[in-house]
Amino acid sequence: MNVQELKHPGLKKWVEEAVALMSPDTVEVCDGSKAEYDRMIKITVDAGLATPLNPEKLPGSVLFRSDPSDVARVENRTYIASQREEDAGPTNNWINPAELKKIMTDLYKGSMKGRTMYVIPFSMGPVGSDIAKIGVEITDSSYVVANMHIMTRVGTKVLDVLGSNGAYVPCFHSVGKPLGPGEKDAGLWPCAPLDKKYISHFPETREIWSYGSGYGGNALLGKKCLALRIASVLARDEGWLAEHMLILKITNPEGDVKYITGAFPSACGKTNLAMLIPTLPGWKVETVGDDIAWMKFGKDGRLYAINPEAGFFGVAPGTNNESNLNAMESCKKNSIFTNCGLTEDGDVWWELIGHGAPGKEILDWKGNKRPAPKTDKSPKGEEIAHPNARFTAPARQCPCIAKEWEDPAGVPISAFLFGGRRPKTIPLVNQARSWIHGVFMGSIVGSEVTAAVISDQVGQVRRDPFAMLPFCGYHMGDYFKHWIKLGQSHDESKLPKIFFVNWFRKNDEGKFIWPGYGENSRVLAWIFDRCSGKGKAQETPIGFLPTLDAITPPQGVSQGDMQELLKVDIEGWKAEIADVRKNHYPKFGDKLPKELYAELDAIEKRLNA
Ligand code: GTP
Ligand code: SPV
Ligand code: MN
Repeated sequence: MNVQELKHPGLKKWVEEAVALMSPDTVEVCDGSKAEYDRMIKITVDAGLATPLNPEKLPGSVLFRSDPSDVARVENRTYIASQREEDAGPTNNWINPAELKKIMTDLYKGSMKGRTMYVIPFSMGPVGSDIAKIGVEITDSSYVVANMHIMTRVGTKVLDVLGSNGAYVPCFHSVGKPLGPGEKDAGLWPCAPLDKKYISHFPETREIWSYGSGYGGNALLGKKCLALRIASVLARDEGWLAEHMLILKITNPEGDVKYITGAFPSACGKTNLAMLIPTLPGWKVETVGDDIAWMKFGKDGRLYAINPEAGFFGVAPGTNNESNLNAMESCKKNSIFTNCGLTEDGDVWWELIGHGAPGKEILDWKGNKRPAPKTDKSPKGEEIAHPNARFTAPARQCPCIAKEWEDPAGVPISAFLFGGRRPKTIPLVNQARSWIHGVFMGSIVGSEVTAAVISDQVGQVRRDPFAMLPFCGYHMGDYFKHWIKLGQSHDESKLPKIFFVNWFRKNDEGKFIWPGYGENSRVLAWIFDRCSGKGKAQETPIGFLPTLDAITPPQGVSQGDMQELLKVDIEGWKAEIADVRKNHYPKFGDKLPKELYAELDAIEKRLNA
């Protein structure tokens, strides 16, 4: 479809202005068809950017290798450009919107020369449902078009819903690598240098401008940019929640069903928990979403969640048939792999995939030949797959996708889980005493920074409130207030119960004490029971912890380990609270709700009692 055929005058004008600014060779409006997807893949293969994989092992799938400077989200190049700096708050990068638009307009000038501009109409949430939001992404990357086909609902059906005057979030994206006459990508992932990359959000005008990166959340603008950073602003204004949460359906042996969401920072186990295969007999987990939840109140006063996405952009390393069989099955066909190793027989390989690689040699994520590994591990720092290597797979291919996953009404949530990677102090599971106590605990969550972000802090613990530190489109202090207000204005007995989990406790030798993955079902079962008014617990200064007999230890976990996992480390918590008081809360100044300081005082008092 060409631009002239667009029936929405505002959209048409916006596209025409973008064409004038970015000077692409041609323009195409995406229809969302399979033929279009196949053509995008062919274009990337012909450009030497994608390698088709062995059709007997991974039919319809390809592997991309990105530029080493473009392997993950770039938080220090991500901006919330609200009119006033204080509205972006202390945890976001801010530039005056007019100034930022000027800088970026200069970068966009002629940035698509030698390329095709694709106009991608997409829907976050089922097309046409009340809860869905429409975006239109303009991009010069066929890799982005193909990924958006999997991750969102794309094409003519979205334009039909938009009609001639529907609202949409305009999203600019350019990889920032125009081509000269006769120039081709010739196998080199196009992007701009780090100091030219900008991932920008204009919350008041609901616009997204991204430049210079082709990777993941920097480029697939429906995901973090729209469904979290912009949507969190809409949610604040309209009284709902846009959160970095998986959504799972859990059924107990009696056949009772509950839905649980969980917010863990990037690469901290959302996809895995969402697809977990319980080791506890008789329990079943099914997937509604693995990364983002939009939640609104139903007429019955309960919170209902939908997954706005249509696919998974999952971390490859660590994924194997034991840890996450359902993810392995989801990406067995029609999938896009990025920055994995390539075996001699045209298969993908990554660290902890569960087996060595066949043959003599393997191509690593940079395209270098290396000896084929005989086990499923490589020495740290010499990984064959990049630690943030990813698969893009359609959600409908997931064997455990819940039948409700596309229900526009959403699913009623019984529990929120929060957590992160904490080698010490934080217990395996802990239930908040109340909504406000849960909000307090959510506001102080800490986690080790993972390879999902380009940062020199990788491995260090940082505070990542609600797993939203990189994704909240406004002042975090106001975000805390929003959560508190939701609790105050609704019947608390109908709100989800709040729990804190930590699958990542380590012993003094640096080994995980808790086996995680399917064994996490033991914790989910306790949470399920707590939501039914059952499940044995003891009150402690930090919340309700399971009694020692409430969770049967998995094989290989001793009673001593369980004691360690479920004890309250009073000294550790005192240090934690002191750090919050000294370093975390003061950042938010006057915007830190007084209710949270009251909780801080109260927990301190309980720890000192
Ligand atoms: P994003 O897509 O970045 O938001 O990540 P995510 O939160 O979905 O994390 P994911 O489930 O992909 O897990 C990231 C890494 O943590 C993978 O290497 C997993 O194998 C590992 N992991 C997940 N769950 C567990 C667990 O229970 N225990 C341990 N030890 N590792 C886990
Ligand atoms: C995350 O970093 O939380 C992701 C990957 O889910 S990305 O889409 O790149 O943000
Ligand atoms: Mn994520």
